[in-house]
Amino acid sequence: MAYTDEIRELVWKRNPGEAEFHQAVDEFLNGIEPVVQKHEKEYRDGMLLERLVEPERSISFRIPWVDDHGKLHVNRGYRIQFNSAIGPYKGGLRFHPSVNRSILNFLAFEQIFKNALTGLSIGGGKGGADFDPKGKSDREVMAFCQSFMTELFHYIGAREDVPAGDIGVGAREIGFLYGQYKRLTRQFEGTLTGKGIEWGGSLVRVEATGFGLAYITEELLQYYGNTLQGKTVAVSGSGNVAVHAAQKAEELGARVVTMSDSGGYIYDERGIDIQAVKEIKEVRRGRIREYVDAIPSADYYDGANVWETPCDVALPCATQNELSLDSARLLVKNGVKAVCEGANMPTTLEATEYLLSEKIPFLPGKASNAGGVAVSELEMAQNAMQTYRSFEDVDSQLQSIMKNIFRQLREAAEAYDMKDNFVAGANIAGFSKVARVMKAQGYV
Ligand code: NDP
Ligand code: 2IT
Repeated sequence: MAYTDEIRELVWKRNPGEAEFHQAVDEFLNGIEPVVQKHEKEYRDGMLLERLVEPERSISFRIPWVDDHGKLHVNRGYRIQFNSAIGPYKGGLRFHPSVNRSILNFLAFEQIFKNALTGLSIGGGKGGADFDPKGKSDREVMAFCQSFMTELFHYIGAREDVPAGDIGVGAREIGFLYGQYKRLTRQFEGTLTGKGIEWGGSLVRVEATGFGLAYITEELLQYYGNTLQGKTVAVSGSGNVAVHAAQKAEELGARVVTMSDSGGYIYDERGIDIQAVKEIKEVRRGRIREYVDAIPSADYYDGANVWETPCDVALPCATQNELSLDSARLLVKNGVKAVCEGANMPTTLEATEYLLSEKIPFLPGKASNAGGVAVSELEMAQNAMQTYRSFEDVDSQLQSIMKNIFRQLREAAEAYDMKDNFVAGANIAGFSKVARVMKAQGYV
């Protein structure tokens, strides 16, 4: 049996029913197959893949908290510390009712290779809870965050494991989490990133994932002799990643015509008014349908599929598996010229394979959304040195990091005779680095 098939069997057996984790491992193993063939003996002798697919440490804990009516709730929290070969565990926290071990294993696993691609010293981790912040008061969110951190603080630290935001965890939650961390440890240190600018945060971190996605999309289009200028772009989601991807795409001359949330999508032919979306989502914590109250010429499609919108460039920025094979077919039929993932694994495996077979330029999230974690690492570095860098300085480093990621993808794909397959390129480049380091550090 091929070594990669043995690993599939092992992962399936050891993590039964973890569909998202299986999917992430499956795509990864497909991508690295030629590297494994080349180094099979070395990897087998060191049981490299067996070690790679098993988290170094995985913690789950109880989170009791009291709501505004005095009722007690109990949620489950997690932190998956997947791989620390190249640096302290680094990755976001997700608060969403769907959170479970499978979703966090997939996110933490992909984070290993994403973080390797940034060229910075960060390992892979992820965490979160099955808590739904939607509709909760600030006090309830604070109570939850404090209870969550009362367990989590035992396992994290500025040189050990540095969480940040993800779905449902933004500036408000990071503030509450950090306050409790500081109270418990009596340390003011960079153990969380995405902090406020006045208390150790880095400029550009809020924008970084979305901006980075727009920068690398521009890089991809330029490689094919094109640019974002004048392109029609469809964005899904309306959270942190979506808003800033749309903002930078518009700054680069594109017309962004859609944004969405789990309720439906808006279509604005004149180009989405980003300020209006920020007001609804960030200030009022409202729903995307409220956009048509501010911009009556726009349309809202309740419960509809955003990918039915004709576009040149699709930027899925909401959640995993939001872009199905049927949606990919629609995009191709409508003449899409590139698909670049802002979310983690938003495109199903079948849809990804279909887009690649149609020769649609495609960037996988583990490369194209790496700008967020990259600027998180720049925040860690500033905290370690007690310094602050300017917006322009961090933004220009973010641009060079994204350029460098694209170059690694291109070169890795070419080196293994898979020119322009950036999914394989991302897996090969990220994996090759982690594999070299794991070998150097011995059997741990
Ligand atoms: P936010 O919580 O800010 O926004 C999430 C957006 O996605 C919302 O519009 C939300 O709509 C939508 N969404 C979430 N879950 C679902 C669902 N099950 N079905 C439909 N829509 C959904 O999160 P982020 O913008 O931070 O994260 C978006 C994606 O980007 C995630 O995949 C995340 O892992 C990834 N990512 C985030 C980074 C970051 O720095 N924040 C870095 C790299 C990747 P609704 O409000 O209706 O739920
Ligand atoms: O998926 C991701 O890369 C993130 N949610 C950001 C992680 C981080 O540590 O900034």
